[in-house]
Amino acid sequence: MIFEKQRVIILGVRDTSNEHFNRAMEELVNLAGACDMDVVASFQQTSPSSTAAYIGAGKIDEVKNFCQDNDVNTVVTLHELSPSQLRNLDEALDLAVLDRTALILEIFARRAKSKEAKLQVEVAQLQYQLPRMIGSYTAYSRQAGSLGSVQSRGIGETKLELDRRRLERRIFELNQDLQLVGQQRQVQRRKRKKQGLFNVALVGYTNAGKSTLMNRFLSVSQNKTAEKEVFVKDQLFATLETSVRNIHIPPYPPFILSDTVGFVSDLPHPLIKAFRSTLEEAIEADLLLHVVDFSDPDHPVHIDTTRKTLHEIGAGSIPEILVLNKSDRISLNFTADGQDSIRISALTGAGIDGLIRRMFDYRFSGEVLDVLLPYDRMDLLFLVQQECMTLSSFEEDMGYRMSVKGPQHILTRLKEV
Ligand SMILES: Nc1nc2c(ncn2[C@@H]2O[C@H](COP(=O)(O)OP(=O)(O)OP(=O)(O)O)[C@@H](O)[C@H]2O)c(=O)[nH]1
Ligand SMILES: [Mg+2]
Repeated sequence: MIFEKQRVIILGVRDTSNEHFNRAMEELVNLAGACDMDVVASFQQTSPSSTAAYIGAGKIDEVKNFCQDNDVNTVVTLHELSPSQLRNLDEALDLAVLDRTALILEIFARRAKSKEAKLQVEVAQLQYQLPRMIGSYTAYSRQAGSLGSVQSRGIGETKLELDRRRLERRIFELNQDLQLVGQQRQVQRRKRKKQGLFNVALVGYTNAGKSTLMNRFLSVSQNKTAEKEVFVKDQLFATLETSVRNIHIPPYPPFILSDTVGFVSDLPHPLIKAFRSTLEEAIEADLLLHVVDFSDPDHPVHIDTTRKTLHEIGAGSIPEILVLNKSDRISLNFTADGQDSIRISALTGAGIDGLIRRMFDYRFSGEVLDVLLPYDRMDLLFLVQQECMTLSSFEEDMGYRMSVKGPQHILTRLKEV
């Protein structure tokens, strides 16, 4: 049997400029695509007189007729619907209705692989459902049936028997499980922190090229192996789980790099909350590489969205380098970098050297220190190898004479010799 993608239509109420609205609708098509849906048509309306069912009565008839004639049974809306809007629209159309939030939650549910990610998504889905349960069982079972994912189906079926309190209990239990998984993750993180390595995190809007950049760093790293590569795809939310890698690109010292889940505008709040622990990798970073798809005309909006989301998860004050990626797609020369931004192409590798230099310019104090490390202080030699860049090194009678650049706290220790 040939697998057929689910046929859906998208529906948006225009409440912003034409340009903005069109891009948001385009993004919704991509989100639907990331959920294996085929968008057959797109409908829009400018501010309806009544918002009780999201769109007006005339538009409802138009959508309903189209869907009947074209064998479509699911409608995806651009905005998150209130519980009553969802119920009203579902009843009026007699079709499964999914709002953008439910769609994003579904993408996450389908992509989640690790135990932690699965738990996080389930919590977020239940939290989304909780206020929408009362009196809207039909809308919900229809929505869950339409999605047919393992998790949604389970929720759809059990939802009928679950009362609100049991749902709350389940959220509570899931959160407890999550706390346990989170503790294990914290142990690993503490271990890394103890090593004292420079901790850098890739963050940014979804599909900006974070994972491609991670792989680019890995490809020039001394300790590379193919299995360390991360998954890359031209699709929204290709990455759901944080990957942490140790990268060593001589003459720079090794550093820790984390690839994180991408952001999208109006990321459902329960999802941000649920994914907070996954994002702790970013929260605890010394430096953020904020990756931007510079070839996307909407990139200023993406930058704002990313910064707002970072702020929300408590990573708003970590220093960042704005990495203007996909520069191979635009004909601008690579020299015109700003003070806190740099143009690169993760795909071709252009600008990567400059980016590494910038990262360590940030890490190192401006000073070049000449120091004689006595033979009985090999502990310090280890520190230099781990965290500094050696510009020159000679063996003398008393020890090693070195000229190094490094983080301030290491230089301070070296000066005490
Ligand atoms: N032309 C071009 N394409 C790029 C560049 N970097 C990444 N891409 C493409 O952009 C798409 C998304 O890349 P990813 O690395 O998966 O993006 P991401 O930021 O990790 O995305 P999510 O994990 O979904 O948040 C892929 O098709 C990449 O090949 C670049 O510098 N130039
Ligand atoms: Mg990715």
